[in-house]
Amino acid sequence: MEPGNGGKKVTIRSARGIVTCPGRNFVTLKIETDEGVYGIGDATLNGRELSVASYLSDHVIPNLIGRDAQRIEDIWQFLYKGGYWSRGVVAMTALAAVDTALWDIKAKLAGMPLYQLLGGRSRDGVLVYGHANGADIEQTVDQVGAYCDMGYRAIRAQSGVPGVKGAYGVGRGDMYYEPADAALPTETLWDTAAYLNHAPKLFEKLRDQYGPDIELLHDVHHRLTPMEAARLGKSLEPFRLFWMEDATPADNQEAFRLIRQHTTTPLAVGEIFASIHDCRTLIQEQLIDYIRSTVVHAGGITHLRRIADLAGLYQIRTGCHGATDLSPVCMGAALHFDTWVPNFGIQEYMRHTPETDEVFPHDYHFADGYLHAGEAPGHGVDIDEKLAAKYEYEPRQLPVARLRDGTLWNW
Ligand code: EZ4
Ligand code: CO
Repeated sequence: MEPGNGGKKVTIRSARGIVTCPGRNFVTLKIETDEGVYGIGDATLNGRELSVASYLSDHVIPNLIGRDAQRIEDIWQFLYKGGYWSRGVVAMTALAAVDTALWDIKAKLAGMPLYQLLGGRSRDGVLVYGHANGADIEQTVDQVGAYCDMGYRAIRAQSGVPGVKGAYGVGRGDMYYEPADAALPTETLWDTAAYLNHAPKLFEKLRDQYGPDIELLHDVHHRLTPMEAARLGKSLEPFRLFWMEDATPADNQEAFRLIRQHTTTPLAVGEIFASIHDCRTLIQEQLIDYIRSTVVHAGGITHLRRIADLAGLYQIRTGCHGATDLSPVCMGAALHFDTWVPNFGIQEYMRHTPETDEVFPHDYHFADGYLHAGEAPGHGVDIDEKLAAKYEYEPRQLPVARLRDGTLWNW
């Protein structure tokens, strides 16, 4: 159809969730209109995929049929306020999928890549960071070198800790590290003292080997208390990290006051946040430097934009979550967001497997350390439903962590 339709209603004719497992599980919402234009949104919640699929098919999709697909804001408000029990991550992931699919449709109707609708290009490319993992420091140092060779300018480094089996972020020797590995959670060990002794050694070695320019990031994955996190931040200061991520759980946002008082290492948090209320104090008190929320778990483009605008008031920049459990659909939408958002910081980019890329044809591409959103109308990512149908859902959950005495810890 021709771009622009004079405000004529574009009716949602059908919608369905598509569950597929091309190497790992993904849930995708497809919304079709009576104009023949369709949109897709990522609805994947790692380890809890079917709850979002059911939330969509049982409770959301019946509310969409017959509505005007162009009324993104009204549909968002309807599902959020109308849902009443709306702020949980399952509800917000479902809402994000609807929102992403509707932005895809609107951009296709307009004949524009999504970033143009959001306000146009703010930068030439989206700086990304890759994941270098190793069983020990030597392996991680080698992996960082491999990412430098691929052209990355920013690299997250994680290393196994001596005597700590299954410490977070240890790879399995390939590019496609995925923690959700079993139908029931794998039990891993955690030892804070051993980790706190080990982590600064990794970054000392990395700076020795690769010099001051490469951007280095590190994910603590919620393992420390606020005071332990303060100590780690301080001990990493000589190695100028781009950020220290998820240093302590942010269930209590005020906990970050203590970390902030003690260290100049930049702080990032928010990959598990579902709404602006999860980060309001963190942002308004300038307790963090980067907000990690992304499209799929924080209510879609519509809500993420509100979070980013609030963050921008406090010079806090975005650093969208981009692990492999976020599908290429989320990545495509996030890249359009990143291309526009004025207070952009960095985008996480773990490569998907070739099987996943085949199920989700997309037009974004990597060059010289940057990802580039494509120019196709919409967010530029599609789903090959025939191929998707070949990969049946496989139950998989994320690991858990226990201290040496058996106490259950944060994973
Ligand atoms: O553990 O996406 O920064 N990235 C991460 C990820 C998360 C997974 C959880 O589903 O912390 O590896
Ligand atoms: Co993380």
